[in-house]
Amino acid sequence: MNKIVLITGATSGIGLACARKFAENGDRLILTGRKEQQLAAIRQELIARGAEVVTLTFDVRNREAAEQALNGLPREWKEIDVLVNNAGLALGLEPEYAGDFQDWETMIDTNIKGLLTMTRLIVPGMVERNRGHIINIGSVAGDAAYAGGNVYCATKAAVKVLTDGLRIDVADTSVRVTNLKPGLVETNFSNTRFHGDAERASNVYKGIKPLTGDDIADVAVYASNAPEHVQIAEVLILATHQASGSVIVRK
Ligand code: NDP
Ligand code: 8X3
Repeated sequence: MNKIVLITGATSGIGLACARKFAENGDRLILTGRKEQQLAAIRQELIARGAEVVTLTFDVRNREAAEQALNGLPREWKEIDVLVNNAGLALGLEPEYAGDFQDWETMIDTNIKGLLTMTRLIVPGMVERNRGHIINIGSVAGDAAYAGGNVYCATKAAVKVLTDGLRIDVADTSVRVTNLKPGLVETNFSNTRFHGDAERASNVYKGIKPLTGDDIADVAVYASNAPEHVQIAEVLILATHQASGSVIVRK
């Protein structure tokens, strides 16, 4: 059955790869992000390949804007089957005692509160229909802290706990809840983390073949296509030469 899949942060990296893979899977897409023009271009690309796509422009930190955008969906798009909570970011790699207050606020507001907002707005409909799937993009960073990861790692540890909590809270329904925990994925992530320092960003992926957004999107589509009685609860996806958040063998 083709599903309605809503993806946050669909303008780049893992979110964009998910948009393309779910479209290939025959699903209908609600793509959300902050950049209207980029969303429109992606919509055109996917429509040209036969997909049905609508876009919603809002910042996941803005609860009212998120609510308004969802309320404005045409009736035939309201019954969202899959929510991919992907929008997120890391900012900085300073020691915890030297971090930037604003960076901390942005990460917490986006990675934790933004994910909670989308969950709170969309999951009640899933529970009511006794059908749905929430795929949260966590991280290996949520399994254990690494040097300079402090607040980012804490936000992804929060994603792990919130995903587990939600799974408990919907266990009496047929709604499924998944935490995908990627390791190093080459996207715009490190550019954002280092505030646009492209050289520093590219060093993150030196000497190792990193994952791609497609690698993560493949797992998301797999989890969503699993038979109804199968709940892919959590998946850690690492590059072959990465063993944990802090063990990366570069050649
Ligand atoms: P990208 O920077 O390529 O993509 C991040 C996406 O999130 C962009 O579309 C961005 O939009 C969007 N976004 C950020 N803040 C907001 C916001 N406030 N409201 C709406 N959208 C927002 O990075 P990735 O694809 O790598 O990151 C996607 C997710 O994967 C994140 O949650 C990240 O933590 C997680 N992750 C990434 C890993 C990696 O190594 N790359 C590994 C593990 C997890 P905009 O362009 O407007 O900023
Ligand atoms: C992104 C992966 O290890 O750079 O969550 O934090 S890592």
